[in-house]
Amino acid sequence: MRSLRPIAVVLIVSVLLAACGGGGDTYGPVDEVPDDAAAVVTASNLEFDPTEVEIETGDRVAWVVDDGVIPHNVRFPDDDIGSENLREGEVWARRFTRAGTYEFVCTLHPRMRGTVTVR
Ligand SMILES: [Cu+2]
Repeated sequence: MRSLRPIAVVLIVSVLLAACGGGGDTYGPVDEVPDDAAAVVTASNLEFDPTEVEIETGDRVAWVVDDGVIPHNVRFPDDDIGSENLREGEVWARRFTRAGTYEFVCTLHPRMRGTVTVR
């Protein structure tokens, strides 16, 4: 049985790594800007504001649409996650569990771009 141990360890590590795919981050639509949001990005006048966000590992960022009848979304092309199209007043949030640089874009208006730097 002893010889099976390394295999078990490899399996466990694989499962843990798989669970961390996409950063192990939690994300999705929320009813309102979370109280614990470390930063809030507003989509307004066809722009994200701010476009550069700097946070600590484990922090949560919220995106809010405030642009009348114009919908927006927030997508992270590098990890292929993001929101559906959001309308006025809708909020989407992501908690970043790994340090790195995360570019985001509104696919409806590709000039709308920004970066979250997670320290
Ligand atoms: Cu947009």
